[in-house]
Amino acid sequence: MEAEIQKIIEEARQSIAASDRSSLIPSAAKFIGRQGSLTEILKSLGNLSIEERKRIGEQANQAKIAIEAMVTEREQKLSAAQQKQMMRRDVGLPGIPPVVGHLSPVTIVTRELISALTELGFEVAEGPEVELELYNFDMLNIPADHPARDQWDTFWVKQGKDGKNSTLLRTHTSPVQVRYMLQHQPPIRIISPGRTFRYEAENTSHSSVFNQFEGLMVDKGISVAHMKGVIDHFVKKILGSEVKARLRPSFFPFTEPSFEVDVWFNGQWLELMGCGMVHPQVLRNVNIDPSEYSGFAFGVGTERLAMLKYDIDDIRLFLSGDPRFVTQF
Ligand code: FA5
Repeated sequence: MEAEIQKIIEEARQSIAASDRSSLIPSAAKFIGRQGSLTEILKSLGNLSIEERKRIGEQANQAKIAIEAMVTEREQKLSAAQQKQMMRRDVGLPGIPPVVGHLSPVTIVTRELISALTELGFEVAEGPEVELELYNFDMLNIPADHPARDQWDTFWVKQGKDGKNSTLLRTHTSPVQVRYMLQHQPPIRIISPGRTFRYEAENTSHSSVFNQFEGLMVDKGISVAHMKGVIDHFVKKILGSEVKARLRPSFFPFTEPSFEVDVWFNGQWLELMGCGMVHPQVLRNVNIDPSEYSGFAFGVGTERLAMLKYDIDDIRLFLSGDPRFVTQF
């Protein structure tokens, strides 16, 4: 029996040394598992004389401890080798491609507008979203008691002293016209994209936070014909030459005459922008002589343009954050 135990130890040593991680436990089980050869010897100890049982039992137990130690040692060796292998991986190899973002439809349309107008010589000028009441209203011919203030009701940020220096969330991008003209004399050709805010009852075509895209051209001899030509150029460039659009008389305190441009969409006219010839009083407010210069301006609803371009029927989707919407463009 002693020779038998020595043989088991030797076989176990060879078998365990040749095992990988998946075969290690089955290999050891052949000797020390429930029906393993060493376990069988331990089970048969009861048939031996007391003296032999003590001696063989001791040897068999020592053999079991030795085999268990062989398993632990092999396991450690294999796991260290595996870690070493992992460290050797080429970290320069391209991995799983990361999920990349995408542009919002408003950004796409804004960029297209910028491209369509910079090719006509317009430059981008920007203004703040928190605007002075003075620039958002007064300088644009909308004094405190003007009914147009109701139409452009907004979120007030700070009430200034004596009605001066009050700030609000701008209701349109038109105050950028004032800011720019106070700093520059004609010839002027600017465009100004940006976010605007209104205290508004929301529906499929009205949001209380939306984007506008302003345009302003002031020079000698500018007429409605120039305005029509510029608007026609960018509307067709973005919506295609087949687009059905109309120019309709309207009213804005800061333009005279004033118009609205509508585009045929889903069986009805959708208002796309306001426009007109810059009011002489607005020019005087910014120290430009209206007897020498004239100009036109327009303010496009950028979401509205994106709705037309991509056939989107509800403006509220833009701010919904719904990935099924925003990943389509
Ligand atoms: C204006 O805001 C004028 N500042 C436009 C202008 C500029 C006129 C220069 C003349 C000269 P209006 O309130 O109509 O006008 O808004 C202009 C465009 O913004 C609308 O035609 C529409 O396309 C878009 N718009 C207006 N209100 C909303 C709203 N609540 N949600 C989404 N788009 C809107």
